[in-house]
Amino acid sequence: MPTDSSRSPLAAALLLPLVAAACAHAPSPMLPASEPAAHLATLGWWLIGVATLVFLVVLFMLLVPLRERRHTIDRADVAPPHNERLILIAGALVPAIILIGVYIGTLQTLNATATPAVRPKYMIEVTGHQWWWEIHYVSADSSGEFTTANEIHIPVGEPVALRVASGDVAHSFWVPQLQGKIDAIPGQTNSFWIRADKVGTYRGECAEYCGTQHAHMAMAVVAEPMDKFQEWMRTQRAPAPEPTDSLSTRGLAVFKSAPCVLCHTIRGTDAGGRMGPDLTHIATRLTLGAGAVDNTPGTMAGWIANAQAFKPGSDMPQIQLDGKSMSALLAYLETLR
Ligand code: HEC
Ligand SMILES: [Cu+2]
Repeated sequence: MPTDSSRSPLAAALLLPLVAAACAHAPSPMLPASEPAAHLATLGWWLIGVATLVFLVVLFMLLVPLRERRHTIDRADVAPPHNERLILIAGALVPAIILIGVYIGTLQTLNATATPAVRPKYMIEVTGHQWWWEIHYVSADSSGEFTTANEIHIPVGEPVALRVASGDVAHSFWVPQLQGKIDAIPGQTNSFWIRADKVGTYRGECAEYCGTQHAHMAMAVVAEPMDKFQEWMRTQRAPAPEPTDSLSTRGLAVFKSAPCVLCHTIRGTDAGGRMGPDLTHIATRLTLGAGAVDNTPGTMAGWIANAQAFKPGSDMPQIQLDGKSMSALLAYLETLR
């Protein structure tokens, strides 16, 4: 039988992969890709370290008396041993020092992540909806503004200001590798900012339970070099391209005569619905249904025919179209680049 001293390294060895598995994959906050996220990760590791140390010390203090030969146990007249100084130090002083240290570390981290070092040049309004994100790029002149959904592009290395709000219930905006969380609260706008120091695509999540499809309320933050970012902005700002061939022209007609227009906007056409995501450049988006599926012609067809199969309970209804109308509609949506 293994002795106690050989068992504890074994337990530690068994636990370590579990801890590591929780942190090893994006979008873990323990894989920071920005300075504020690095501050938060450092604080996280400190908290885990301190908590582990406290746990081990307490465990040790529990085990020591168990291993002692308690020959005094049958002598009922002997009071349990107690040591007032030990109780004072281990029970009050040490916890107070640890908690004050954690408090100071947390305040420092909050301070370091609260505001960017330089004034952001770009501002994005992010509005949480059940269960997708409306993304609106603000600009000094209204011709520079545009709306998209579930995908944020930012220039790498630049802070970007966010104004986070909700269209219905409480949500929370969280891109773990870039920043902490900020709540999206009905009737209130919260100011926030993000930055990415490495080019890449970072997954964001709604971090406040908001109903049936809370788990499928993701977004992508694409950090790219300034020139690519500006090119993306130019594309997104432009109205939808006019259909050029007969199939996609028919597709636009299908879109306009189907219920789609009640809920979706395609800028440049008279479709101006606001209940669902702006579809002006839907073909450029990485996913459909706020990260529910990758955006491919196949998933697009499936989504329109039966969004409820991908995202049960979502506000995108099932729409009946005959095969010809569907292929025309798909051809048109494919041109929305
Ligand atoms: C009753 C309102 C409504 C109607 C009608 C409607 N949609 Fe939607 N649609 C939505 C909502 C809401 C979402 C977001 C669903 C989610 O992600 O939870 C959505 C999502 C989508 C998406 C994915 C967008 C993205 O960025 O993820 C596409 C594409 C789409 N709809 C196309 C259509 C087409 C084409 C039609 C007509 C055939 C249509 N919709 C009809 C409400 C509607
Ligand atoms: Cu949510």
